[in-house]
Amino acid sequence: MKDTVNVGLIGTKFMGRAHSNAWLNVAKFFDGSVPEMHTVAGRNAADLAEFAARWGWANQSTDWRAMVSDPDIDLVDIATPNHVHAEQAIAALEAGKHVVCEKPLAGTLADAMAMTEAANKADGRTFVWYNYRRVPAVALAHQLVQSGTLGRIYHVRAAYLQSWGGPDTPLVWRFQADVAGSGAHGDLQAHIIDAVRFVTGEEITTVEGAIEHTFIEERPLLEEGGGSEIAGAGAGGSKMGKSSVDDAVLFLGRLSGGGLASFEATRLATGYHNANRFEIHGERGAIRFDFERMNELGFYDATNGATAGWATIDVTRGGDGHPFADAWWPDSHGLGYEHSFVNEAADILAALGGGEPVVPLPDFADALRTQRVLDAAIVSARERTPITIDYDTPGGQS
Ligand code: SOE
Repeated sequence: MKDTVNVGLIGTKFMGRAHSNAWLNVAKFFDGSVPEMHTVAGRNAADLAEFAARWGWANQSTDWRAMVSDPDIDLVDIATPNHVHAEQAIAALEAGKHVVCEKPLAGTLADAMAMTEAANKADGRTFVWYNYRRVPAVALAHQLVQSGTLGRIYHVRAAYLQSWGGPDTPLVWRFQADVAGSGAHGDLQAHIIDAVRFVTGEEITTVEGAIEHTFIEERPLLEEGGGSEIAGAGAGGSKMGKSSVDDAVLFLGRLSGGGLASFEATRLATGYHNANRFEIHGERGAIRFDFERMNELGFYDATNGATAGWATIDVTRGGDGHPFADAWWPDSHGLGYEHSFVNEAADILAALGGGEPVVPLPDFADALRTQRVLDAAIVSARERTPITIDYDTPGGQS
């Protein structure tokens, strides 16, 4: 009889759907502990009933606090806006639960530090949905770099380019600083900072040059109850509200291995819709990845001399040891965005079952390091000064 893990989910929007799909499908493709979709918590009882029925949640609750205290719940999955991550995660940890939280860890460094402090005192394990680590091409990049294939890292160039943030996009929570913490920065930059740390195994030690910018200062207010968290649905009202977050942040920094890094996150990169991309240049080779071609990894082997050239690896071959590929389909059948969440659910269940994940899972302490970089970039941009991050001192910057 397989072990089971009773999951309680908080949140029923975009990430609530992505996580529900992961818990619903993971045991069909991966062996190991089986998640029981025990309870989904949300604010609106009618919406909850429809969501629970659609996704197979056995119970529903409009009281997330009661759910996280339910003795039957083993793992609390937080898929809510950034400003409530801390209270929900801390309550779940204090109730003795394991917790997996959406990214970024929190909207603010203070919240992220409080969550990590609670995790350090708790018995429960913690995880964060930095799902792009489990796109097979990114996981392979991690394995290649960690095995020394590129040698010393000279340059990292990372960008996360979306374009849904135009003037017609309403003032959803992602444009409200008191809810989101920041705009494209915490939403998108968090992913590429995590990816660079994950693939290189290095830390960003300084931020030296940063720009924070809001192109669109006023946005249409959502009609009552209308609109989704991202798309422009529900817009059209004549009333306008002030955006209080960045539409784009760019910054430069140094890596702990001595290399240089550049980061760019924007919701106004016309022409790109979800181009989460990085390039890494080392002494013996280079890699490049773009999520808009997510099953491919570019690789340049500088040791090949006359035959050196960019190869495009189709990262779908289980027989060649490509990460996660053997759980899915035959060679070159390809995966999608949702599979990165199923892969992460599988690794979380493996870890909870005492096994090893396919690639390292970020816990709260790891995600706090990404949050430290997010915060340093904003401080550097606003104070127009370079920042050195002191990871040994909580919140340490100089
Ligand atoms: C919106 O920018 C968003 O949904 C992010 O919040 C997700 O983390 C990313 O995977 C897709 O875009």
